[in-house]
Amino acid sequence: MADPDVEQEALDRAGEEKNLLVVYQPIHDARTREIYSAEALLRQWRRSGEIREASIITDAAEAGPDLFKLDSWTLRTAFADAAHWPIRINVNLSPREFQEGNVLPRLTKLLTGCSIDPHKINLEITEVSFIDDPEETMEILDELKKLGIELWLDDFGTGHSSITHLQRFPVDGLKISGEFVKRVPGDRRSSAITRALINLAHDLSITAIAEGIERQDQLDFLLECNCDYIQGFLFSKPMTREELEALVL
Ligand code: G
Ligand code: MN
Repeated sequence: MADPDVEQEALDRAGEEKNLLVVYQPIHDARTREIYSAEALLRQWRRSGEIREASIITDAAEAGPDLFKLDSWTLRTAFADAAHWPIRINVNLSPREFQEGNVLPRLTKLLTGCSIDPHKINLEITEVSFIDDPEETMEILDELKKLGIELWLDDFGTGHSSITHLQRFPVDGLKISGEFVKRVPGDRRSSAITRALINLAHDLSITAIAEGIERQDQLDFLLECNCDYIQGFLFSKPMTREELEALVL
């Protein structure tokens, strides 16, 4: 196995060279509006002073083999920042991580290196992660759950969504895609799907989370459906570590 110190340095360099930063978007308790967790999102400072979205960096061919380092850098930064927070931390585990292999030992090492309690972590995965090798992915996720990590299905209802994953795997949270949320309550179909997904989650004893909430009428609808947690620009935009700490520490 590679020297951990050398690996850490390589990660630090990757982050510095690309002017990366991790920002945090709060996830609120729907009833109390208190901050329940924060989702770590990768951003890049531009020379112009503007901040770029992570998806643009991570989709860019220019990132090449470093892409993978960026994922690890984001996780490590988020775990280190959140280790002493009184709230939970949500991190996105890219499907690339599963393709790269060794997810379990790599993640375990990051966790111990940052001294964060795994019970504070919500790991967001998309169903794309199941495509290549569903059995292996499920085994890895099982092990992660044993460490105390909660698993949330991200962007649920879009992409390669399959109810089979809910039938076969004990996820803890279902994050309803903003594609539905942005059309409620005006669009009848989106509203029916959103309500059904929240009910499905509750019948499975799973937490329901709605993302991308921008308007009061969306919030009213989601509260009526008893959605558990809410995230979106209506409450909080992604913010720096310092800004979040001013709210929660
Ligand atoms: O699906 P995922 O959780 O990875 O998406 C997170 C992205 O969604 C972030 O880049 C974040 O900036 C963006 N986002 C968060 N809240 C809102 C919102 O209320 N409206 C819109 N349009 N985008 C949002
Ligand atoms: Mn996410």
